[in-house]
Amino acid sequence: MPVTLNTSDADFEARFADMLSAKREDSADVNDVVAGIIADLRAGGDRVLCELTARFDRLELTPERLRFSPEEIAAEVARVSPEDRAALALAAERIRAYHARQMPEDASWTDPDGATLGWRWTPVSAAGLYVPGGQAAYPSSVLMNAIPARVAGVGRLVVCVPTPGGVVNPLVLLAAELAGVDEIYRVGGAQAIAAMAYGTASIAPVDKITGPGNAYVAAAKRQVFGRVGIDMIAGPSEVLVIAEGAQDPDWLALDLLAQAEHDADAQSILITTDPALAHAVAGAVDRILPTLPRAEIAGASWRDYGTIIIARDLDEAAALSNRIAPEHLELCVDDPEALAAKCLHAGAIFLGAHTPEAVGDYVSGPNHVLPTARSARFSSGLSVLDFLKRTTLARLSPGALAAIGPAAMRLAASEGLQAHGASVEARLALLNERGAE
Ligand code: HSO
Ligand code: ZN
Repeated sequence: MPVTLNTSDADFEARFADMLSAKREDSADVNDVVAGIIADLRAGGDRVLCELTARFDRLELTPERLRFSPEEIAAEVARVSPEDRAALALAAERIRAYHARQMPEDASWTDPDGATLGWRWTPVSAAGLYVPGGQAAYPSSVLMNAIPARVAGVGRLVVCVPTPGGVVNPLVLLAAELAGVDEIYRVGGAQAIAAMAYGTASIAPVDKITGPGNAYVAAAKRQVFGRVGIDMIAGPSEVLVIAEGAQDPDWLALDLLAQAEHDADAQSILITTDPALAHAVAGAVDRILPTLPRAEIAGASWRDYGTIIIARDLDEAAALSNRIAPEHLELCVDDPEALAAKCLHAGAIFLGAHTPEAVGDYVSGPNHVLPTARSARFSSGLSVLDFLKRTTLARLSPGALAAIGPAAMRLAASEGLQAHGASVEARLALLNERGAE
């Protein structure tokens, strides 16, 4: 049974606070092991990559076989059904169209002092995308990571995916192809992250690494950060559904279960103003849950972290949502726009009863790599901006230097930085001489 809370109960605050602070993931401390793998990889390059792939993935490789050949990719991709291909192509197109609109503009203007100022966006030169093996190898996540990089104009796009026993998901390769990935390597784990960060004879280093992974991959990403950029470190997925009166309890139950089936550590929360609806949804979850192939995972998530909250009104629901700062927020209410305006901290908002979160996982267009564990308070989902850098630009006319240079000299003197001040003064001196001529 999930926890049911009522905001009118005297102990609500305490229990809500407990829920907010509950840690859903016991991140194993694998830092030492990962540091060892990274050091070995840096010393031994491809040889170490092949040794670790033999040990962890039971796959004997030579350096020449680390990379999928075009023929191998074509053979795997040919196994995808036309229906699956069409669905993935539709997803890719919609994700591309959405992200194309995120491209920011360069800017340039001349201010009243005569300084021409601005900024310019340029893509990172090379990006690496990690794709986990096994159950979590989601082709949709390949699209969500690779397409924004391509839209940003990243020059070289690399994928690393473990292939235990040599087996790869053909849809992962097709997604990489549709997204325009340049190189795919059959390596995984911390060693793949290290290879992309430091490079080996076969894998040229990249500048930014994104993509989900297990505790070893997450630790490796943290350890190579600084050498390369990384995206966020994602925690277990979560959804908050806010619903009022006339909603179909089965729809809401399925939305809660869609999140729960990801991971036993996932969290599904329902906030409703209607106790009868709360009761009906709880019943629908209990009825539907045993019919799911992933009933064990979804059941554990719902039992341990599932929560139903009865709120007085939608304003109160919005206030609670802002404290939860959910990764996914579904608004199944009559006026979802009005409610969305009050929900200020959420990774992605799904408005109205006909926008189940699952469409956002695949085909609506926005990214499904989103801030978890309340980090939507201060961060955003993956976007084109994650693959761009902003360079600032300034060009001063002689008049502009004359106007604002003296203040720089003054500040340089106050910081005790003589050469700073002198570099301005030398120019101003020349300008004064010329002015006097
Ligand atoms: N809901 C997950 C993404 C996903 N769902 C991939 C299905 N496949 C995290 O946003
Ligand atoms: Zn999902």
